[in-house]
Amino acid sequence: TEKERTLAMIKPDGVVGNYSEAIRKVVVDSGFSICKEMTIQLDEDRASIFYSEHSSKSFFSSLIRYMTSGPVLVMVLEKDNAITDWRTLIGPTDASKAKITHPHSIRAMCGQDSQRNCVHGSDSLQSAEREISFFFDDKYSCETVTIHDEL
Ligand code: YYY
Ligand code: MG
Repeated sequence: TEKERTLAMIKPDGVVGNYSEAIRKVVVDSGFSICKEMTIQLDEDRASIFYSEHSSKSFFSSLIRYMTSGPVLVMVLEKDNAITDWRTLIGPTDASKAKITHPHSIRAMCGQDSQRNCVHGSDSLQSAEREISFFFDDKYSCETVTIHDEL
């Protein structure tokens, strides 16, 4: 049977804080395979489209400033139940709360607050498909390639 895929992202604070390797280890140790990964610098337009569902929120402009402040590492992760399992692993949105309620979560490990929360995970099958296509042309192949472009 086809395994499920989700889009994971290490946000600028995670990349700059040098958490990429530690996070990759958690990913692999938790049974995900990394189909594709790419380090990119988002510009304002691209970040705004990625987070368009939040465009009316008060934190939107601050979120876009943060997301464009440095490179991000995007990964397509594959495993059974990948979408829910990755969301569980990263923990709640507010990293400062995650440190108390979900101390072993990734956001507790490397995030700071409700904005600088270190990682992203798709929240549904529909968002996973949209977000994988947003970054990768060929969303169907899983050839474990590493792409470092657009930097
Ligand atoms: O899916 P998830 O990332 O856990 O949270 P969302 O509620 O979808 O918000 C997306 C994104 O927006 C969050 O990861 C950081 C940012 N954000 C913020 O800057 N301030 C908030 N109060 C809430 C969310
Ligand atoms: Mg969300």
